[in-house]
Amino acid sequence: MNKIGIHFGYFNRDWDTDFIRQIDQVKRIGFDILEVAPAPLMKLSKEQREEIAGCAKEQGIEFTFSVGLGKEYDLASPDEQIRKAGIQFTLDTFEIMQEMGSTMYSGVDIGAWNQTYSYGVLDKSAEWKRSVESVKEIMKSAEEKGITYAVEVVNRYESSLVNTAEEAMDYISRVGSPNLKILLDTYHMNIEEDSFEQAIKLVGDKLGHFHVGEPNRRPPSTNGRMPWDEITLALKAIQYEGAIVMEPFIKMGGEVGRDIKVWRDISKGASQEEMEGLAADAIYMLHKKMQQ
Ligand SMILES: [Mn+2]
Repeated sequence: MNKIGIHFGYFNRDWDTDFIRQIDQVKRIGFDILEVAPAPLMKLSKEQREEIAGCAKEQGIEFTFSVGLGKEYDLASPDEQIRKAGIQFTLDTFEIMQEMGSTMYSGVDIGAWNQTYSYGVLDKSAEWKRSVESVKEIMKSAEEKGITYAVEVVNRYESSLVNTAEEAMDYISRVGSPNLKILLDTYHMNIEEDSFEQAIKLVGDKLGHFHVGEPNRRPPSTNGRMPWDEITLALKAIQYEGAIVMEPFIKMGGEVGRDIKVWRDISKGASQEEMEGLAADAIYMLHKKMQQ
């Protein structure tokens, strides 16, 4: 059965959080995975990270990592120093992942998040070339450490590099590493793909990680607007055994609301308890559809 996870930002106003409390919370709701970002963990000491990892192990919670590279770490930047800083940031993240027993690195990780160099330009081959070279260098370390590096296919407003499954297949073939996989996300697919089914089937065994959410980033729901039957049938058709991680963001305010661009209370005033209930319902729905 696919493991189900949730991005830690769902429950938080800001990116810094009490990870130990969060592990207890997601365990109680019924998750297998807590998806975390490297930046808040980098601020902690090695001892603190080890304590978090120990607590997760005790509870049977796994970590997957998701990043949105800052502009200062843009692996596709024309500035060599910035590319080098991005490579170093990624390698530092791998170290933290090892401390925490995680092997899944994903997100907007081949260039800066919310950077669109090619906007208005017809040729993005130069950005691709720089990004591919940076990722090739990183993959040596990923392979040594047994880390899977999943490239997230995101919508046009968040990156200009890879917006469709087809582009992602081309991109990973240019890097050519067995540890380089693809992350598809229903929220982005809803904007850019012609077909959920065809995109998932095109990626096939290169699918390393999968994000789910409704078009407005509410938790997956039978009352939502995503074709969950089509999506889960396609995942089963390709025999996807990886994680399914939801990334709902429904509260305004704080760093999370600002960075994710939540400009209204999408939760309709949901309490923390009701937020947990929505997440639990989403787990139930995904389990049920994946087992049908
Ligand atoms: Mn995503």
